Amino acid sequence: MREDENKKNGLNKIAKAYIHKLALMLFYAMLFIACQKQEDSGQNRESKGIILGFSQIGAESAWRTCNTRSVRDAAAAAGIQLLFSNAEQKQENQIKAIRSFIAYQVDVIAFVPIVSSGWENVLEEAKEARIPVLVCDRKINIKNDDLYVGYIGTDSTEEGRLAAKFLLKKFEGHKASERPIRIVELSGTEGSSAAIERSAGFRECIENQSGFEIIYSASGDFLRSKGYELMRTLPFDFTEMDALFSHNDGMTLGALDAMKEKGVNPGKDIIIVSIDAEQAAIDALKRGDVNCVIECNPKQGPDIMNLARHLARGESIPRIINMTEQVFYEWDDLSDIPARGY
Ligand code: GYE
Repeated sequence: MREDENKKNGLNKIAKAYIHKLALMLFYAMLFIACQKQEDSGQNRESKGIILGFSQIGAESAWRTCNTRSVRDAAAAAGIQLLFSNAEQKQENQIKAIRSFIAYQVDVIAFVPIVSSGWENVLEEAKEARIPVLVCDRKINIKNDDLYVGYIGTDSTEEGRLAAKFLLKKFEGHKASERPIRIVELSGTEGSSAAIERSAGFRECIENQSGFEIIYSASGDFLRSKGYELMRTLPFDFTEMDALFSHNDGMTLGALDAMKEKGVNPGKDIIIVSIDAEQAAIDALKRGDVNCVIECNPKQGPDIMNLARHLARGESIPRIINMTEQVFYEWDDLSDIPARGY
């Protein structure tokens, strides 16, 4: 009897200890969630009332669509009121939008300059209105650097260098004595920093290399349709070229369509290097239609909102922030590349 009693009391003690421990864990979990909510609302509270005017170029590529989605989603998550304008590929629409943001007296202006020149006047007006301006994705070329507070985007010059270095490696051992490796370049929007810098970075690495020659270069405006058209109407036969350097995947996909129509085997007959790393280009890389894809990261929304929060509080921000990016080579293990989301 006594033995059973003791056993029962012992079990009761263990049960009580467990229940006590469980209650304590539950309490701390509730406390953490409450703090987390507090912190979130704290973050949102910090952002509450911030109005960000954002002028976007348009929707010319899958990259751009993802860039827009990233900005919109990040503003909503941060509780920042977003005045969003789509310029439909026209600089004058961007200038009008920035003027409307000034009139509305937003806290911060952010914009993706479709081309790098022609911004001085409207940025002077923003400065007079004491509204900080953040340049996103593409760069501007102005004398008076204090007309904007910072830049967040990608290093297009480095992307061009990486494309050239891939071709140098791919054609390693090619005898300069033989005819040169003949390269066609599909460049992006004329006057855009992305196109200017990708071309410059590419030439910096390849022009002084004997055995390589850029035989044709034309702007496809970052559009798939123009990439197709340019490759379909080349002033020479596909057999006259060895490699394609395309400034974005949209134009590359158009070029692939044109090549396949002519019975060309892309990735074999013509070596192809492309920039952006949208899903369709990664799929083409996996199929062997493309040989190298250089990532240009469009998911800049969260960083833009963090910077807007600092600027709205009158705090300084770094002058240049480059997104982290990688390169996908045909010789890599491509099996576990996560879905690109664009
Ligand atoms: O490569 C292209 C988009 O500005 C870096 O613009 C961006 C470029 C990108 O249309 O797909």
